[in-house]
Amino acid sequence: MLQPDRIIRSTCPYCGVGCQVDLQIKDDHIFRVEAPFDAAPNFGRLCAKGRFGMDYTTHPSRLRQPLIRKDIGEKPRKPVGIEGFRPATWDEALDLAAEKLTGIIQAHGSDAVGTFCSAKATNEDNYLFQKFVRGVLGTNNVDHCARLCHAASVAGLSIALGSSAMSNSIAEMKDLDVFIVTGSNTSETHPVISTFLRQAVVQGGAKLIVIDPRGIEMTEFAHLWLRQKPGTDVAVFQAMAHVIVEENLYEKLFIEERTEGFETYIETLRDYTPEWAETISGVPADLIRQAARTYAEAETAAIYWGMGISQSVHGTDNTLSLANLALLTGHIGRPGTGLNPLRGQNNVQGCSDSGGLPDVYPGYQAVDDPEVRAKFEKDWGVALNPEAGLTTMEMVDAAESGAIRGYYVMGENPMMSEPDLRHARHVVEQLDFVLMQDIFLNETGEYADIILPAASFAEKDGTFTNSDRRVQRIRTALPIPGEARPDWEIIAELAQRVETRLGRERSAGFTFEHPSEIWDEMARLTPPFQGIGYTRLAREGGVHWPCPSPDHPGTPYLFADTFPRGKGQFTPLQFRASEELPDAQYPFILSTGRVLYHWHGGTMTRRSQLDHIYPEATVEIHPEDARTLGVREHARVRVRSRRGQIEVKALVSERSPQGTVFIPFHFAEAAANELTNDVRDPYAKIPDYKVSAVTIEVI
Ligand SMILES: Nc1nc2c(c(=O)[nH]1)N[C@H]1C(S)=C(S)[C@@H](COP(=O)(O)OP(=O)(O)OC[C@H]3O[C@@H](n4cnc5c(=O)[nH]c(N)nc54)[C@H](O)[C@@H]3O)O[C@H]1N2
Ligand SMILES: Nc1nc2c(c(=O)[nH]1)N[C@H]1C(S)=C(S)[C@@H](COP(=O)(O)OP(=O)(O)OC[C@H]3O[C@@H](n4cnc5c(=O)[nH]c(N)nc54)[C@H](O)[C@@H]3O)O[C@H]1N2
Ligand code: SF4
Ligand SMILES: [Mo]
Repeated sequence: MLQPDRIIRSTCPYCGVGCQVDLQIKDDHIFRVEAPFDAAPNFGRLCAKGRFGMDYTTHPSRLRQPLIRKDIGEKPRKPVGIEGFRPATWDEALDLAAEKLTGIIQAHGSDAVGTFCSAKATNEDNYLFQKFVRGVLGTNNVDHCARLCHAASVAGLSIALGSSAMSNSIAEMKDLDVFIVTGSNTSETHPVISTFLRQAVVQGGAKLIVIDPRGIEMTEFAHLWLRQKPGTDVAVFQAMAHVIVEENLYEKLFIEERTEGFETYIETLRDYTPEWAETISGVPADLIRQAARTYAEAETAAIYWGMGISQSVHGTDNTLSLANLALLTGHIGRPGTGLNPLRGQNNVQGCSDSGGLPDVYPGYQAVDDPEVRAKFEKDWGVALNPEAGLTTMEMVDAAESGAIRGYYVMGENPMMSEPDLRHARHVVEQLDFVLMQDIFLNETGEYADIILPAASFAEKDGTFTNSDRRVQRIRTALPIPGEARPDWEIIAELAQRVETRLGRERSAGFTFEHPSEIWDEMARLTPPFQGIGYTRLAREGGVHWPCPSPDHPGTPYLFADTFPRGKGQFTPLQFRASEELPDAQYPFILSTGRVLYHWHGGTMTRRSQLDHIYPEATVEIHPEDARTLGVREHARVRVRSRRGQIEVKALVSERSPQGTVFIPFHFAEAAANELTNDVRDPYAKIPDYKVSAVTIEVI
């Protein structure tokens, strides 16, 4: 067997499970990945991406030098490949980037810059990014992919509880009696969590209730499967609440002590009978009753959910309907019980925690709170903008109207991940300046003026925070390709150059020798992190925040005594239909999402051996629909919406319900987001990626 030159403990760079990995390195390549059996959260388990998907790090197309667009300044900008750029020195690229950013600020004001930080990068990278944006550029226009992801979960949980993180740790799953999993294709998107869940069911005897329109793998071992029509969740969950109240299954003591708004809320439930919900959702009333009883009567139960709940024009209502159920039954605040939005990206929890959001500094401290602001102003030595910035989709609107003139994008690919790409591209074409920082030239990079080459997770030190709030280390395992540099170093260099150009007398502070110093600065300013540092992480492997002091053990489950807002809040809800429903012209519902082997825009996984396993774009069609359309298995079909069209291979399968087709959004040559609609949830501003209308024809 090939022997490694070295073995480095790190954290998987893909999903929010945050599996611990031992990278085995030979000749500066990751040639084998193993998982330590004694380390949380995965205890020796890995999925296909963790095992086989790390080879992107040494792909020949990694960016090795800063690049400057040859036709810089020409408008409208057009997408160009690598041949449209020329290599530059770091000094030239950084100076030009600083000059362009300063130019925009001086001509149009700080809020004319829009920035996107990265749930792929470390906490330290993101802390420094938002410090640069707020403290130097002078705007709070900083956001990241969480806006396209769990924004509605965050909005709903903030209303109900005052906090938005997952309530439980993965380790608590084994002790649960009942799981509700809804809108989460867990076995493909959080595969290692799904193995613990499956074990709790098949070995531990727990009951699993899956509430999902699609026949995902989880339904195979579910006790109950409620197959609702897409976009009808509020009807189903309100009807479950109706049953729990009608049958007196609610937890009176808990409601009295820990919640408010109960009386008003139950008044509004009267008409939401299971029979009514059946007419809306197609789920048999009897199944709704069974699900309500199973959940309410459990000793310990928890709700886990994903994008099927969040990515909806009613995403906030969907989340609130889940929170109402947990508050009714008291299934929250004890070990195992709670409300768990499964976080997607490896460090999406951490990117938000580190202040990568337009309205809060690190640790969710509000930018419009004068006391908080004063604390950061004092520490950073600069005056800070008191107004919350724009969210991702609002920045797109502002770019369209001309209020935003330039983008700085670190480790995101909006030209694949935003809805209605034709529109998104049109907006980017009009910008005065686009600065990209990535490990590859992705579809957004093709629009950039300057591209700064970043180190990948395998070439730098830092921390990621996984879905259950566990802060864990990544460690340098490979040499950095060419002249690429870690994100935090690039940001620090750029920040100092912008400060000089803006004529700042003193620096907000961007001189760090090592990411641990950045962590220490963030922790000093962020009470829930104060007990966590690199020395402790080396000893313990990972620590769950909140962890306010070095002798604090960390917090695996939340809300034991109280909710951040005090009492849990019941919210009356009304069912409303989706925005773009099928009609004669566009007769199918399009649902988009993921497959096991690929990651989002495919930038990483399509440069990995994983691409050999799932090499092309597909559309999943129900056999009845395929018959009516004359579509055979593996036929090529054209899928069209009001906004665009793509050509894909048909997979005929009963996984998708009749009338709904499913397309993964990983393939640039057939990007699902050409078809999607940018209608949004009014509170969370998240687009509806799960319901739009399309038509299909055989090619
Ligand atoms: N392999 C892989 N894993 C990933 C990712 C990846 O790109 N690839 N991305 C990561 C990220 S960032 C995220 S956010 C997570 C997402 O993880 P998931 O949320 O599990 O991913 P999706 O594929 O979007 O699946 C959403 C589920 O919602 C269901 N659904 C569709 N419409 C509705 C509806 O109206 N109501 C309900 N209740 N359900 C509905 C779908 O049938 C599907 O089962 O995955 C993470 N993990
Ligand atoms: N149709 C449809 N669209 C969707 C969704 C959907 O379900 N359906 N889901 C939405 C969701 S939940 C999400 S989270 C978004 C994700 O959307 P994005 O975040 O835009 O997608 P990614 O492809 O993950 O982009 C990550 C980028 O980071 C780069 N990268 C990796 N490591 C590093 C690093 O260390 N440093 C730097 N600087 N860059 C790095 C990668 O090369 C890649 O270009 O997509 C959203 N879009
Ligand atoms: S479950 Fe997630 S974190 Fe674990 S190996 Fe798979 S992609 Fe990586
Ligand atoms: Mo996500």
